[in-house]
Amino acid sequence: MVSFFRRKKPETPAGSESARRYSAEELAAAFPTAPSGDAPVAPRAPDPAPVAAPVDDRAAVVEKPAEAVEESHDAARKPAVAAEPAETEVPAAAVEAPAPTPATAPAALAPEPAPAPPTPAPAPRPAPEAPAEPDLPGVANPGAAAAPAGKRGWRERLRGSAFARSFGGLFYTNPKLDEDLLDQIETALITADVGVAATTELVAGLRKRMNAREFADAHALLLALREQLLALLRPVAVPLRVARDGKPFVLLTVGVNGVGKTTTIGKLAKRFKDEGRPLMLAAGDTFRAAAVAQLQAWGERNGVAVIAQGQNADAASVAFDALQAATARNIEVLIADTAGRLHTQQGLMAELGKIKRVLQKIDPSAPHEVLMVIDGTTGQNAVSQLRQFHAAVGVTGLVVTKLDGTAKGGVVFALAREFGIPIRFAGIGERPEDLRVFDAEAFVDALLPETLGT
Ligand SMILES: Nc1nc2c(ncn2[C@@H]2O[C@H](COP(=O)(O)OP(=O)(O)OP(=O)(O)O)[C@@H](O)[C@H]2O)c(=O)[nH]1
Ligand SMILES: [Mg+2]
Repeated sequence: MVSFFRRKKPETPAGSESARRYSAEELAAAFPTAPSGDAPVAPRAPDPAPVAAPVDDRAAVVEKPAEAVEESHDAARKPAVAAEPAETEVPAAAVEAPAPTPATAPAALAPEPAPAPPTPAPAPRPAPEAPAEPDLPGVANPGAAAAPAGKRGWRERLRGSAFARSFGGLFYTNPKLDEDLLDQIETALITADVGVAATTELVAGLRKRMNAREFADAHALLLALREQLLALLRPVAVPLRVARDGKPFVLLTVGVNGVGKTTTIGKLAKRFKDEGRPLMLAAGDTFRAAAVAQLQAWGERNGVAVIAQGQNADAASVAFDALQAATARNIEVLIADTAGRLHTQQGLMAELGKIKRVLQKIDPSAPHEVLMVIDGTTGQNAVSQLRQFHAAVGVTGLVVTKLDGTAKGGVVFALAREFGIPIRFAGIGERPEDLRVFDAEAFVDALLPETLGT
């Protein structure tokens, strides 16, 4: 941390794409605090002192699309325009699954300790004595340990969730198989943000089977609940397939403020880099200077080029430049960042449609994935967020982040039931390795008591 914040700003922007530095004040003012609970996210105020934007040398010679020039960056504040019809774009036919990582491979589980009483506190992280790399907020915590591989890591990180705690407490007391148990399960599911509709369905299914004397005991009922939860999530546990078809696979990240978009891009960059895929990032969050710096820091860390025009540039223009550069350089994956925006702000939502249209001037099939990042601590508000983003830009995949914190966990079921949109990844920690390919079974088993023996 120390070295980064003490670094002086260069007199002139250097020619390299990632060379721009920012002061501690700019960074402190600009890095967000993640919204919690269902509290509405405050719209971001513009930075007080705009900084001269570093201009990518290629960007200067790139011909801007007419639309990008016509519409100013402030177009988002114009009255709402009709949202584009939602569309689901499937990557090209010649697809290739990313190589399975050890983290997602079904791991042989070592025997785990006896069920922990409902104590959610995650282990404190040791403070790094002398971090070798600058400690940028939202970039990575060098002192944080990655979660153990396989199911064990999921369980370790999710056991503090309201879901896991409620069910852990409920079944710790050896409940009887009766109506009272169903009531308690209903309360636990609602409390964990599974949502009223999904909860009602789940409990009605269990009640029917209990009345038909299908369950020998409460344990059998819990196993049936596990099956029902899995049935909700299996259809959406569809991993991202990135085509290797000679043109850049464009991945556009969207979401409300502070949900973890930029951090997820950094983690994905490492994943794609490790797979040996030529990669490029586009700094499409042009509202804050520090947003560009944050992405550049991830780029530097992973040795990945970042196309940026700096603060206040037109986000669609940045995306256009980046796709042109990616095409010229035979890049396989282009990941574009965007500024966080409230799903209720029509003008800002319309700007996403513009980014998509401008990309399609170069490649009509772009973006190949519109990845919406959702903060797992958000609760039921995530449902209306996804509805609005899907209407504006056609979401094709989800990442649910911060499941390691105070997330209740249940909103994942509500999203799956309501939209059926693939959940590509889950964030269960701050390290790049903690962005896991979404695994329905590992997720459900991490939420339910270990006594189930799964
Ligand atoms: N614990 C935890 N923290 C996360 C996770 N993902 C992101 N974060 C943290 O969430 C905070 C916000 O992350 P950003 O990546 O800056 O969020 P953003 O969506 O890009 O924010 P805006 O650009 O302001 O809209 C940072 O402090 C991240 O370290 C996760 O899976 N687990
Ligand atoms: Mg960001």
